[in-house]
Amino acid sequence: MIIQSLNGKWLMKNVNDENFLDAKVPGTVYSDLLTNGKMEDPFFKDNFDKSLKLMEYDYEYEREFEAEEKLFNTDKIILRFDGLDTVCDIFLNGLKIGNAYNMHRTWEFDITKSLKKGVNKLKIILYSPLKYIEKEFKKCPTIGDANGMDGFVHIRKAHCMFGWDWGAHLPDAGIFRNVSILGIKKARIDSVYIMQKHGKNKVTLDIQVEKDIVKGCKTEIRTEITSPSGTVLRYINQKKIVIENPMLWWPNGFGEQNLYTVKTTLICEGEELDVLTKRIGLRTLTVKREKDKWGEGFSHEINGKKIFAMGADYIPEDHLLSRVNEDTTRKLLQTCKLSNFNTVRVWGGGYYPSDWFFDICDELGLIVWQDFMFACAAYELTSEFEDNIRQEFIDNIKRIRNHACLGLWCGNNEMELFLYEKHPMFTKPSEVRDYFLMYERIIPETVKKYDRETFYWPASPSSGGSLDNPNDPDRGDVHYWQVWHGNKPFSEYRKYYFRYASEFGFQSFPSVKTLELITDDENDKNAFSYIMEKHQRQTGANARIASYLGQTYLYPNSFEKFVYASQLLQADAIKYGVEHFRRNRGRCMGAIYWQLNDCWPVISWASVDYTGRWKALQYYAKRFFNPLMISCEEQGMLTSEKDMNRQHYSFEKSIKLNVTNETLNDEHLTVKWQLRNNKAEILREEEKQVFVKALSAVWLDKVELKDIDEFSEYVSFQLYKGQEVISEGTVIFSYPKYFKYLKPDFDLKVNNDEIEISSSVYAKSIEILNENEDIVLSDNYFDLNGDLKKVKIISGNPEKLRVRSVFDIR
Ligand code: BMA
Repeated sequence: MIIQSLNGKWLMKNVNDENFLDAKVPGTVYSDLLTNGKMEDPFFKDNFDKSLKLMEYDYEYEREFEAEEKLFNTDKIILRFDGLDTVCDIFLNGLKIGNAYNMHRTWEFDITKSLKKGVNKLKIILYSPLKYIEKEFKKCPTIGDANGMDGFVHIRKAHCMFGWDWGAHLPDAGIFRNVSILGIKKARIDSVYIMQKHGKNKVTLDIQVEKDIVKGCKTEIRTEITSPSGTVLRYINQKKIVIENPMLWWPNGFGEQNLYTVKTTLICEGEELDVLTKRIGLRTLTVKREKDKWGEGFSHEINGKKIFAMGADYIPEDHLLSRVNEDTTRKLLQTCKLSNFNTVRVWGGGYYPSDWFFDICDELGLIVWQDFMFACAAYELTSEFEDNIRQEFIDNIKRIRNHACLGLWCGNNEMELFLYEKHPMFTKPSEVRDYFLMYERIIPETVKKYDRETFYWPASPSSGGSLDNPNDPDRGDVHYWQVWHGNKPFSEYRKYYFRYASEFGFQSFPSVKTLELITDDENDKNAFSYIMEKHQRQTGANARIASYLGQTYLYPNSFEKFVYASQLLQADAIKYGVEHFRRNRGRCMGAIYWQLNDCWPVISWASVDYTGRWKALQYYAKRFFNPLMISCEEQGMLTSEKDMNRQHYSFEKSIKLNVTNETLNDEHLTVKWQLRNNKAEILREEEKQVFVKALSAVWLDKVELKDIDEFSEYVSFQLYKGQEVISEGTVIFSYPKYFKYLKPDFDLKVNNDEIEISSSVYAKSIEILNENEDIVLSDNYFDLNGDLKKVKIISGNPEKLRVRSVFDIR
């Protein structure tokens, strides 16, 4: 097949303007306006309100190109768009050749007759998404999530572009993926689907090649398989191929990410017509649902092993789609791998990620929970809408199905729950019927047809569908929001033993350096300033952070300390939940926190901010997702003023340590713990040998701690493998604001790529930052027990380092 790329230099303009501006394809309207100085930085202050207005117009893109001579020696010529955002008409040499109306689809138009030899002119008119949704909303006032603009449900365009509780209303538009002309001679490969059957020491591949035959010819298929070690096997017209001694693919933490390359060549009378290369991992990957004494389990099963899912929810990486590329995604997903993730959930209110996202997940060993793009809205299933989304499903299933990382397909985000709770967005009985048609009939049927090996789940959360108590804590997956949205204390997590928590979260401020991207006015650096509240998309949530902060920490006397304290709150909240879930491994089999990333500089639930800076939570995640982890279930904590004001508050204090092993190896380990005073002096200590079987969690005996002074004494604990500490932590028995932290006398040294830090007293959640607040270390926000710790510098400049700890929150 002949491919002529039409990426590169284009021209664009507002249709009402005279003059064209330079444009880049793939790209977007906002990016082009920005580079041409026609728009201010939409992320600065409240500029996004002005940027929104720019989307009230239609935009025209055009370019001239010389058609490659060899295209005219083919039997069919196609113009292909890998992504058009969204409603648009397409013209070639003044003639309309088609239109598009779904950013989630790929679009192809037959231009065999309209392509000219020599210079051609391609023009695309992108219609205003705002006007479009306004018009559609008038016709059908179906409502969606309150943070999104009215009518967003009517356009197949990432919902969150119209505003979300972490997203601005910035509905960018454009030709956001590749454009090319395809010249087909006789036939092309439409798609390849590779199924796997695993037997003893062998895997049988069943390779189905779907052809698009333009002109009758006798075709044959050559398949070339390259193993991870480089061995090449070749076959002609063979659909079933046996791979002996397969090198399996494993998620991060369980083994190698072995990948095989499968190259398929379509041949006709000795001539190679088309080639398609896919990379696959040999593995079985599904979701196991098994009835048990608690209800019904829900866990990923990889190569026959049930594993505990550890990760976060992924949202679109940028409001300006053109800023997302393979490098940005790799950097983000590397962070996941470095933080011991094995899973990411692609949330349904964005768009289906590009191929590179799945390639990188294959390489890094991240299982992908892939939502279909429906979230928090009721949809009306007209026949046009149905045709449109059916094609969207087919396009994306075919594109993604061969990836090793694909763990499951999921119908939507939170719609079954909304329906079950009789959310007022459901106003017509037909919407209820349409819900069932979409997620319990059309999508599962399509998945079964095009990707029969991947597990399908109707919604997140769900207990399996049919409105059967979708958020049941004892079945399926759960979105748990009582901590945060329900204002409940962190300790609330311990009341539940979810089978798989696919969403739970807590907000924090991003680093001060990131906030400096949104304002140059020092007066804005206040949690309740207009700008800080504009960059907080959940009404009143900065005050909610402050409220949790007031329950936990002393009053921080600067904005910088407020930001630091907010990050510790977030990190501690999620740690509290995840450690509890992992201690109950077996019953609970997944902790996917909300949310991994941001799409602009904003105060949100993310653990990595828009710039890629790690919040405290990201380091905590690295520790609480450590495959071998020790944690402590402390009891008798003084948690509130209410507790303190009781006449005789005296809570029995105790600790119960737990070691969890999320690896495939049995481990003999040593646990040590110490009761210490605030100077970190040891008052009592114990040591125990533990045997922890692969994929299990074990409890140590409960230890009563009588007469401990909750204001100045604490417990530290460590897990040793041989002589090496592989996991550790500390617990206190009062809220940090009441604990008598001593001022740490930090000593900090940098030796090449290593930082050495010590304190002679107990120091909690020590933050080491460089001037630009972008240094990434092997560990940060950790505790010191009057000792010394060495951490590696992963990236960033270690000059001008500064240190603080909980003692400084005052
Ligand atoms: C979840 C998500 C998102 C939302 C988040 C925070 O339920 O599915 O819709 O942004 O909560 O409120």
